[in-house]
Amino acid sequence: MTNSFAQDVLAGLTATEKYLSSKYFYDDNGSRIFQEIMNMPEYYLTDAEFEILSMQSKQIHEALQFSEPFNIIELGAGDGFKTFKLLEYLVNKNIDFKYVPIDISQEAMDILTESLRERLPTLNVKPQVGDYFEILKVNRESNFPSLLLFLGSNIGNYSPQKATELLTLFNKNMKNGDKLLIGVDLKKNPITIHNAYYDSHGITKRFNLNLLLRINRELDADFKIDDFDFYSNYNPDNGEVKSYIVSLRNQTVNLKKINKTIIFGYNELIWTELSKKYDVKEINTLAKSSSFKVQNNFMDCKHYFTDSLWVK
Ligand code: AVJ
Repeated sequence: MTNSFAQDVLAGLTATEKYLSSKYFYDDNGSRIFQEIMNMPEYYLTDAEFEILSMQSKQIHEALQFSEPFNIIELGAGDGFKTFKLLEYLVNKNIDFKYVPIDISQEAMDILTESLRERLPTLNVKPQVGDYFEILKVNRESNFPSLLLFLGSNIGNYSPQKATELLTLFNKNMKNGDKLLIGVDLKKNPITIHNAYYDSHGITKRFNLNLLLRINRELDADFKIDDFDFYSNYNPDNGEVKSYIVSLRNQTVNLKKINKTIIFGYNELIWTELSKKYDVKEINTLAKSSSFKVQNNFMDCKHYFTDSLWVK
């Protein structure tokens, strides 16, 4: 097998219930489509978290109770747009800290660093490209307290069990007293959630079908995009948004690079994403199960979203 993308695609498309991992949405094109999603009025998550980080920077900083200097390590920083307000507040207050954004995309880190040099020239920023845990290991040797940021409801893509595993790994790479600010999307009117993920503009559909284009390109496959559709559904009983690609006909697809033909039935689904919504009680359970203590929940005024501050 050539690489893990090929292996994962093969495993997912040969399973009885087909699936593809949402982590593969984010090639350059997918990252751009995700920016479009964040700009849709229906995708309330971005605005809600932006409100929290811009209106409550002071409260968040006070809640840290850190000695200076300290570190702010952001996991999956992306374009760092939301974090900017928090950084700006701290810089303007002359607070002594180092900002370490981490992302798998070199391009995203270059853009972020460039824009921060321009907009916050006195900010001490050390961007890192690569695997979270390789970089987090270094944190354990730092003499200074650290705040980890895991924003944007990225945790929602993991099942509660997988989320616990990931957060336990974060915890193991933290020092006692280090804190984690984690963005979690809250349960709310199911229609509001439905509209954020099954949008009438078709942007989220494009986001999903882009994964088939990626497979075409990287695995020399022949998905006919027009023969697939998109469906997404929120289940208020368990807080799960599940997203799918739908085959609109009986069809076969060849993945030439890995010498594999996949058969799709009429209306057969490929499950592509979980976006889990939590309530405060479930957040407490998740924190506890990964050895954290919840210190504060910083919510937007509509209580759509929380940046939850956890202590190790
Ligand atoms: C980037 C994982 C937070 O699940 O809300 C947006 C991705 N998927 N619309 C989310 C996404 C469909 C998003 N996260």
